[in-house]
Amino acid sequence: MTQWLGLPALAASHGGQIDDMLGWIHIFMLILFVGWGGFIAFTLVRFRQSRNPVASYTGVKSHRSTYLEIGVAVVEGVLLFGFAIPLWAARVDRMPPANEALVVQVTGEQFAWNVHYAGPDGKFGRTDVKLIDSQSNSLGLDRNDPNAKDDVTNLNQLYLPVNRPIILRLRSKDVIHSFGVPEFRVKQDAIPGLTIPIWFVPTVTTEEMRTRTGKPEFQYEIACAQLCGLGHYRMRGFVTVQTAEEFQKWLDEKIKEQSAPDPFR
Ligand SMILES: [Cu+2]
Repeated sequence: MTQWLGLPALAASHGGQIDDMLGWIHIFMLILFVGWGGFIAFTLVRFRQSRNPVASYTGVKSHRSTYLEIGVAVVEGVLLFGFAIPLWAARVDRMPPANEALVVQVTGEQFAWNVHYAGPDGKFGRTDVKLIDSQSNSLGLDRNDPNAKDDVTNLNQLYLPVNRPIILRLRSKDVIHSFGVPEFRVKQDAIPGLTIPIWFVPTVTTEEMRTRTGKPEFQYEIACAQLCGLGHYRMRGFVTVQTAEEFQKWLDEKIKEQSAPDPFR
């Protein structure tokens, strides 16, 4: 129904609602634009000087414009209370239970996205500023913490299983960044000092999207949507959506790789 908006392909379960809302707002704004534009043109002709050499001190007596204004306010009210607020409530207040979802911590920094999985124990390991090493441990994960043993970290590559609720906990190490993936219809600022959760259910794997769009190189791209410094333009990450089996395989391999004892220690 919202094809005419030319939005990026949709790949999240809640996206239809967002697109519908965008569609209705565009239609309403078009009506307002034509209405107001027409009204200005009408007044220019109707109240031209040659026809009205003397100003009228009583002005318009008809209440038609008032009724029109009320009509506009009513439509705006319906958009706000009927569409926007319920959608906001569903997106922000009603998080899926953490045990049904995959929880991933995503930390923005100048100029990269750090991805952190809790591993099979479901517990994120302790992180410490003192352990941060920009080459080998950009999150400062304490591998001596038992909760951190099975944790997986990754840079700029977010792997997700399809058709499962995903909760991303957005954080930032330095300035305000913004996590945006247009196909998932999500965009949320990551703010230093805060952990902000967002959630969505990806519905199309990267593989499937490549077939659908006919682009063999297609990638879901995380765009930093806040101007965050000189390297902002290169702050891009990628999301790979896989089947549940593929994702589990990837995660298991990563766990094996990262929990192996460091030979240089
Ligand atoms: Cu950024």
